[in-house]
Amino acid sequence: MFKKIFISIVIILSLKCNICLSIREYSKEDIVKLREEVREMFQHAYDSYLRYAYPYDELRPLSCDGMDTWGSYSLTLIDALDMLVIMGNYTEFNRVVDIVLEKQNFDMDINVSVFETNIRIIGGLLSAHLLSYKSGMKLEPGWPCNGPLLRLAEDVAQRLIAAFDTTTGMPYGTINLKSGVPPGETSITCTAGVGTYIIEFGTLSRLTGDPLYEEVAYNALKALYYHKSPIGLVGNHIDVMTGRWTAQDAGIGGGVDSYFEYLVKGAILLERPELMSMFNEARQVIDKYLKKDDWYVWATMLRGHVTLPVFQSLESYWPGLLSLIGESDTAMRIIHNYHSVWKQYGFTPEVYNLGTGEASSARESYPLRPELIESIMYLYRDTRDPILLQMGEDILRSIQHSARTPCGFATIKDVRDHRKEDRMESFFLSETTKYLYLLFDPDNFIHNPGVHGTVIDTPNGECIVDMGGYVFNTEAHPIDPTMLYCCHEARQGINVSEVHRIYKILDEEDNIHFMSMIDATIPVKNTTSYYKEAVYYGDPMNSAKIMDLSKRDLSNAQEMPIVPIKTETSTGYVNIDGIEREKVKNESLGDILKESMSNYYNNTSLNENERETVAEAPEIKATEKVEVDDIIIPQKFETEKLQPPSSTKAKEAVKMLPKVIQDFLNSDWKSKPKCEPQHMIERIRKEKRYPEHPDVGKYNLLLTPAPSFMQRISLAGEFLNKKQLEL
Ligand code: DMJ
Repeated sequence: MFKKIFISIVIILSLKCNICLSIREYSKEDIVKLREEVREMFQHAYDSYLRYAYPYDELRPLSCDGMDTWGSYSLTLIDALDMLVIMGNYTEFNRVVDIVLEKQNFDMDINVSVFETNIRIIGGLLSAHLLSYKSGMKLEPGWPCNGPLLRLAEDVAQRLIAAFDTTTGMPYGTINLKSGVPPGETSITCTAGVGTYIIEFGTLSRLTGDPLYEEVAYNALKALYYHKSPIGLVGNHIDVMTGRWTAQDAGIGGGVDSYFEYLVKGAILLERPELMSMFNEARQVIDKYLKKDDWYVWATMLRGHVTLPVFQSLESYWPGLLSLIGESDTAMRIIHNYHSVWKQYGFTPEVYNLGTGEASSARESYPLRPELIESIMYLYRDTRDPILLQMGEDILRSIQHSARTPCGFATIKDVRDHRKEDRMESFFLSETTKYLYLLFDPDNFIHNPGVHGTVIDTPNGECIVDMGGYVFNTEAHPIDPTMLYCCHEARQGINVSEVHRIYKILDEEDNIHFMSMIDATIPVKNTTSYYKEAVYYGDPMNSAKIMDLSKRDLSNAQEMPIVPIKTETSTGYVNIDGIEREKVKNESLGDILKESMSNYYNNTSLNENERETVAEAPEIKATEKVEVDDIIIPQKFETEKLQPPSSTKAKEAVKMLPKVIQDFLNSDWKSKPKCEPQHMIERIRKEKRYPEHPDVGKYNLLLTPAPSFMQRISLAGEFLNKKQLEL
């Protein structure tokens, strides 16, 4: 009897507790308080970095000093720049931008990760460039299509571009900033390392008018799409010279994650519906083979057999991504699962075993990652469900309680006992604190749903910028799509009658979505127009004007002449290498043979039958996995097939090869051409190695000076297609 009563009390209490959880409300003051707490957190970490670590890449929060990690380029400072603007700290932003412009020189003889340098350095510089007008900084004529931060970002991109000079067009993972691909560099790159460039490179191309970057990044994405398995999954690592998958685990987490992210965000930012179609196709097979009860597991890319039933902390970006394509209901279910792991430990471990319900051994750390709070922020924007504020507060509390040190915030070495480790990755400042801050700052300019903007003069005429619809790169650097429009579409000439037609459709059909997104605090004056009012922030630049967008009348607009877009580069390239690419010292015949065979193999296009054979080849089974940071790499294979031949065997083998290959092997290796970006792009265009996706041009893309609408529309899960436009 007593036992029964006790159980009933427990049940009632736990039900009550659940109800409390779901109905907990946050007043405006509560939210402001939380935002200010995050501001202080950022400030503590940022000040500590400057005091103890700069100019090193990262702060060591236990030793109170600094160290170089991903390069030697003051990574944390560049990664943190745009957060200063987001928090309105313009004085500090201007001060440190001057320092970066004066001191930063990327002409360094260091080997760096192409992926990390792109997302953190190029992404950070581009975002700072695009936000710089908000700080009152003196702008160069021609901004945003010109400017010192943009030039610096382009300088770095030019140093990375040689990595894409491979037979498949997929990039090497490492590059020397001074001399290009390091001799002897492995040709194996992880999937995310291949498919995470279209946002930064697309932005560079659209701002500068040089198509090189976007085409190269797009080609790499097409390469991944082309090499997907017959059931449509992609693996974890691929050989960029042969196109063979060397790690065949398919999943949505480490080593793959931002490939999917960039398909969605690239489609939105650059208005390329074929990227969204590629994502939708991938999504279908992900749901079919990897999704188990609102968790995602790892499986073989060839047959979809489950290999690892785990949840990785890195996977937590997925619900946020789903919310961007209008699937917040599914996303909410998934985030509840992920949050339950956070509640279990106070953090999410790098890997969590779904079978045992425990952190996987040797993968139980939490390096201050942002993915969970990132998804929470996106979902809150879409649903306004207060439970998400509470989840955000849980994260804030854990970090403050267990990761804070007198000089920064430390990685949690083990989520089970909250021991600390002496590292604070730069993404803590660029992402984790930013998503927390934006969750608790509903009126931030980043959240503008297209109701106000600023008019600026550009070389291409007047443009409306800062209308929201910001697209974050995978390191949380926001890109203003309107600026891309100003430097790209506006250069082509705006088809005004088309814009007018789109406004009409939006007015008539989409008002409900739109209204639900407007924050109650934003005054809405004219309810019949999408352009409610223009708000002018400060006096950032002389050419900016207040514009009352509601007065925009396009009814009698004439078609403007379309000025053709520039397709050739105007900058003229200098060699990235500067010097002749060094011949690999002591290169064994086996290595030469292996490389030349790869080249031969890849320069010969496979017919369909051959592709089938490749795809049906016996699966390579990893017998031991060594997990390095975010990436899962099979270290040993059961098969001997991938072993290079001994040099004697190789010599004998050479004699048996067709003459064309023997000639190739005997050719003068010193004359191997260095990477000429212009040649590379011409080759990509000429070879047309990968077919275009059938959905290229399927939709009539929005020709509007407010591409933030694009994001709003995609939030509702739809692109405007031709049919709608023909209404
Ligand atoms: C960041 O550098 C980026 O978010 C990347 O896409 C994944 N890893 C870290 C954060 O966890």
